[in-house]
Amino acid sequence: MTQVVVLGAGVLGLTTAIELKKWDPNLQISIIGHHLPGDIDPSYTSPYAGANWQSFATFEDTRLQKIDEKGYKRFLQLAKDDFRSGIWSVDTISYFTDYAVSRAKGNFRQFIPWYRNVVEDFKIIDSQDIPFADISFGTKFKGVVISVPTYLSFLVQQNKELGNAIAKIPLLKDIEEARNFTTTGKKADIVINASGLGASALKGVDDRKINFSVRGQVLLVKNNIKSMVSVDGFPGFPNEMLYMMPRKEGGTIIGGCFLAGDKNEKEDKELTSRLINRAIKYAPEIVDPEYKNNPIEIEIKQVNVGFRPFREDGPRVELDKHRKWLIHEYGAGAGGYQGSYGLAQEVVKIVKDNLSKGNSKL
Ligand SMILES: Cc1cc2nc3c(=O)[nH]c(=O)nc-3n(C[C@H](O)[C@H](O)[C@H](O)COP(=O)(O)OP(=O)(O)OC[C@H]3O[C@@H](n4cnc5c(N)ncnc54)[C@H](O)[C@@H]3O)c2cc1C
Ligand SMILES: *[C@@H]1O[C@H](CO)[C@@H](O)[C@H](O)[C@H]1NC(C)=O
Ligand SMILES: *[C@@H]1O[C@H](CO)[C@@H](O)[C@H](O)[C@H]1NC(C)=O
Ligand SMILES: *[C@@H]1O[C@H](CO)[C@@H](O)[C@H](O)[C@H]1NC(C)=O
Ligand SMILES: CC(=O)N[C@H]1CO[C@H](CO)[C@@H](O)[C@@H]1O
Repeated sequence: MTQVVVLGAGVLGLTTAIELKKWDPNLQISIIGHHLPGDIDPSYTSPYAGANWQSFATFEDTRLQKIDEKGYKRFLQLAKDDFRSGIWSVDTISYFTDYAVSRAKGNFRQFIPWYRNVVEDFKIIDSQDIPFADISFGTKFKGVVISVPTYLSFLVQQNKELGNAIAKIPLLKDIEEARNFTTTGKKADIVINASGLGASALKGVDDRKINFSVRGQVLLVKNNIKSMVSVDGFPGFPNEMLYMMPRKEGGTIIGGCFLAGDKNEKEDKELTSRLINRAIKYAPEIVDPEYKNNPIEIEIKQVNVGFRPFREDGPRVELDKHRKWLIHEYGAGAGGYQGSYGLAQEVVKIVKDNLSKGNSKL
């Protein structure tokens, strides 16, 4: 039987193990990670995400568009069909301030995303329906919010139901070591390198593209809001935007910032207070006791500082040039959840194509 080891128990590794096993139930799969769902560590990005679907693909990047489109359909379906997933469907509203519009020289078209014809119920909001004086453009569509802790446990659960093994392991120094972590003790035929930020520290890396981490800071608050809202364009804060995501079980995620190369693991308290002021301004129901019994002030339950595993040119999914048994899957950046399903399908395709090139054993 073909032995597969997936290095990494983040959203990419967990999703890929599920998709591989569904594709071929004869694969013997073990997922290994220095951190597993439930653990919290700055080097393990997945638990820190918001998370929602709002593709970052550009108009030119048709590869990422296809990847993200698969995720949209998958997550909408999970929201409808599987309450265990921690996903629900909520309107996603994007606002652009006068400042953002002036920076774009009045060209609203650049705020209309590539996915307008892919998502359900996309519309440009009529300007008389925008309730904020400093917002001059807005869009809306049917989106999804993923409650990350619930979703990660759901992925673990699905892996167990399918018969995939999951193990916590010491930090590996060399990707070769991963081959030893099969359930049978035989060397793995296939290793998937889904190690997120960990990738850059691993020996055997053969990637000239620049990888870098982008710091994010999100608040989990007790208060509730009606829909997802994001606001772009705060003068003086080019690396910040506001995004708010109401979670299915109650509470709201408030973010955020995009600080490339910033390694600070501590909370930036001034950013926290800017986020709170912006949240109250653009979702006033957040402190209205008439709305879902909200507290009259924002009650912070948790401040999370996380690091998005970026890679120049976007996510890498490919067969290693020198080691036939190795497939890379990393560099998901700010879109690891929305891209997870499509990226996992790319891995399945690589295994399939490799098989059709004449490996009888697989
Ligand atoms: C604040 C914030 C908000 C975000 N919001 C969103 C959002 O709304 N939507 C969205 O789609 N994405 C969002 N993201 C991005 C998303 O979280 C990441 O893209 C995703 O989590 C990356 O997952 P991963 O599986 O590649 O890596 P990780 O989750 O980091 O997993 C890496 C795994 O590899 C293991 N590992 C690494 N190196 C080694 C080693 N040497 N030995 C052993 N084990 C190792 C780790 O222990 C871990 O198990 C957000 C991120 C942040 C920080
Ligand atoms: C894998 O296990 C074998 C046998 O136990 C050992 O000889 C070898 O050094 C291990 N390889 C790595 C890379 O850890
Ligand atoms: C595995 O992926 C990481 C990124 O997650 C990368 O830095 C590393 O170079 C890869 N390992 C190998 C052996 O290529
Ligand atoms: C690809 O096929 C070769 C044999 O042709 C096999 O040894 C290898 O394990 C396969 N690799 C992957 C990643 O499927
Ligand atoms: C795989 C890869 O390119 N890794 C690099 C990521 O970036 C760090 C430093 O920025 C390099 O040390 C790694 O070699």
